[in-house]
Amino acid sequence: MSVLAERLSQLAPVWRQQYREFLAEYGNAVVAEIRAGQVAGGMRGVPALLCETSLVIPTEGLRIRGIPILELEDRTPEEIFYLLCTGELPSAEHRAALQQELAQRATVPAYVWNALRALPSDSHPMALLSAGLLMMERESAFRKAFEAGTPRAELWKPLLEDCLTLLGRLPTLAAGIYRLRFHGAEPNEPNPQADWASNYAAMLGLPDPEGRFRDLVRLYLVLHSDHEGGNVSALTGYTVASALSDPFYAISAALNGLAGPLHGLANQECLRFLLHIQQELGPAPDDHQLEQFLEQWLASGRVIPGYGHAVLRVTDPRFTAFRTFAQRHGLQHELIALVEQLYRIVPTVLQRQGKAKNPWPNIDAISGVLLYTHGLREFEYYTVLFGVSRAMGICAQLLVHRILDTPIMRPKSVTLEQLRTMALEHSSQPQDAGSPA
Ligand code: HAX
Repeated sequence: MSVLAERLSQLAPVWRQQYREFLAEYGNAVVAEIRAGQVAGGMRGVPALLCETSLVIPTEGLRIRGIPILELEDRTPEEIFYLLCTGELPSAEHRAALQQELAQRATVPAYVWNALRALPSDSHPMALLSAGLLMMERESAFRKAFEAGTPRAELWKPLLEDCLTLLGRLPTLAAGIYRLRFHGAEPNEPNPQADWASNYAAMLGLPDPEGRFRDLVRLYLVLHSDHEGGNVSALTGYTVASALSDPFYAISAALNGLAGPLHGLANQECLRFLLHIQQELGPAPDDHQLEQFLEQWLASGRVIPGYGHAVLRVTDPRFTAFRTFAQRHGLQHELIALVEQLYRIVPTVLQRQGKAKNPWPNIDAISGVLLYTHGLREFEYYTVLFGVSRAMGICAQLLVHRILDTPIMRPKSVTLEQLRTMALEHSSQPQDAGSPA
């Protein structure tokens, strides 16, 4: 039995009991009011989902299982995955065991490579990643367990099994896609002794004489691992899995959402923006030139990539963690200098424009530059790295939902006409003293 299965077997009955007691006591309590604009506008701010793995506090940023992300920046992805799943950091022994379990599962079957090789060479790396995962669905332990009539309360065990297989293989698949797609080279074999991040970095095959790229990949995988349950990819994964579709289906679907330019693809857009600035203004523009450029950019109706956030209202601590990495390693590059210069200037420009609720940088304002300056220059690939990391958080979220045995997702949709009627009915009712006017 895996170390995670062992610990979760102890935790599952406790969590289920708490969940049942909560529903019995508070199941009918009113917890929020919903505005018509929220119904019609992406459910922004509606507390409508359970997510135990992480929380984004607008004035602080990400906490994983209650721990601020900046306190976790030196951890390994294995430790983060254990934490996400159980709420506890693993002992050194359990971390090593989980590392070994993932490494033992790291080989991607030949049929996946054959199929990926057959796809057109201009296929987006995210499409290849999602397709590669989906192909492996035939191996799902979850689906087989369901078909064999496994009781619902036990289904989290084959789900965990699938998550370990999927996560074990993901770095190999992702690195192989990089090599096939951008270098016309064969995928590298995983090293069964190496940890998840080192294996991934090594299989990408970039020169890394000092091991700094490996450290960057480790940090990247830690920082991107989870960001609550309501973002497009996590919500998609949860919705698909709530139909008891197995994790291969759910994570593949989640990755398709991550591939959107307003979500995971933003890091690629951000680097494109920096290179565009250099092309327009030269490698080292002065502050005045840059400010004018940004004003014109905004005036033409475009957004400044890497700035703003739907939930955060401060500098993203994950941006800070990457910035500290660059400073600690004394990284000197004109693109890193440009990131620093933008950090000085963009918030003032956005505040002056007065539209963005959050003028501060998010993680994407710096992540791509660090990859670029370490030799990973194919920025169409960046969201793949994001996806490898985020699969940990989404897998952990699916696991918790399966342990609690939460029901299938089925919110009620309404037509615009119905919404108008509801709005009129509600506004004609007397407001109680606590309701806003
Ligand atoms: N540059 C210019 N205008 C911006 C802006 C930015 N960086 N951020 C927000 N705004 C604008 C919005 O476009 C919106 O304008 P309209 O009223 O004309 O539509 C207005 O300010 C209010 O937006 P908001 O409420 O502050 O922000 P949203 O919750 O609607 O959107 C986004 C959040 C992240 C999508 C937005 O800030 C944005 O487009 N940023 C740039 C792209 C980016 O960095 N995305 C990555 C986000 C991190 C992530 O999820 N990664 O996966």
